[in-house]
Amino acid sequence: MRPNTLKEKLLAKKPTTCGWLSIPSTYSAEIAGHAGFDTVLVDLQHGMVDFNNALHMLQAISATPATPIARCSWLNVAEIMHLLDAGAYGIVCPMISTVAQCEEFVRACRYPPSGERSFGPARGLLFGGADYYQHADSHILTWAMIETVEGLANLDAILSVPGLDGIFIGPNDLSLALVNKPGADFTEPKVIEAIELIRAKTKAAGKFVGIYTAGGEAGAKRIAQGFDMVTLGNDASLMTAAMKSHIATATNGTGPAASKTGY
Ligand code: 3PY
Ligand code: MG
Repeated sequence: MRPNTLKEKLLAKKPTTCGWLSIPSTYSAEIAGHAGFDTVLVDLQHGMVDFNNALHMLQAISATPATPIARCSWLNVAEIMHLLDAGAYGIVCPMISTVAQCEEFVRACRYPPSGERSFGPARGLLFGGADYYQHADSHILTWAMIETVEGLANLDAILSVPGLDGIFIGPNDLSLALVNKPGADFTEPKVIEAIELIRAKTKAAGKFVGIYTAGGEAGAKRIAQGFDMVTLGNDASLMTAAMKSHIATATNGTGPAASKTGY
């Protein structure tokens, strides 16, 4: 089976970067895959992406050095299995709050007897190779998102689920849940402490830990804190930032003001 180079790098204890796609475009996916990210994620939760878009974006990422992964829209086992069959080498599952939810998530990603994934690997075979079925369980990465008060309270039990590879922190939802502020408020001690607690407990449990960040500077700080995988904003926020910056440079700030909306 084609190796999961993201997993290999994580196992080698090297920090990794994750590109995050919200725009339903094969071209954007291909660009991100060639940009130097270790992995590129197709986001079906908050991205403007449906399964058909995701299939084509995973195909585009497959033609690049980056490992193709996806965030499912919810704990929807049919969608998770379908994304794996479409060639995703990892799933990030949002809003995991209980051990039962985590078990359901992991079971959807593993073939019997470890789990309940239904057989029909489709693009898994094309991308992974003829022996995909024999090795899929040890290559596919399972990331449970901790981003609710309940998930935080149940973290120890969630971390004990066999077959779970890592925890991915959603700081925006976590901040909303803990201090009722939209977006991630990193000035709030409660948010800062919760993120560090999740990181430390996840590492102590021998699992990988990842987090969403706004960009390179924030990502570097998280890597220095010991995170294994960092996102660096998403396609929409990076495109917006680059456009605003270039307009300001070209016009010396005299161009039309950007709309005060969007990322
Ligand atoms: C969050 O920060 O809540 C996320 O889910 C990352 O997009
Ligand atoms: Mg979230």
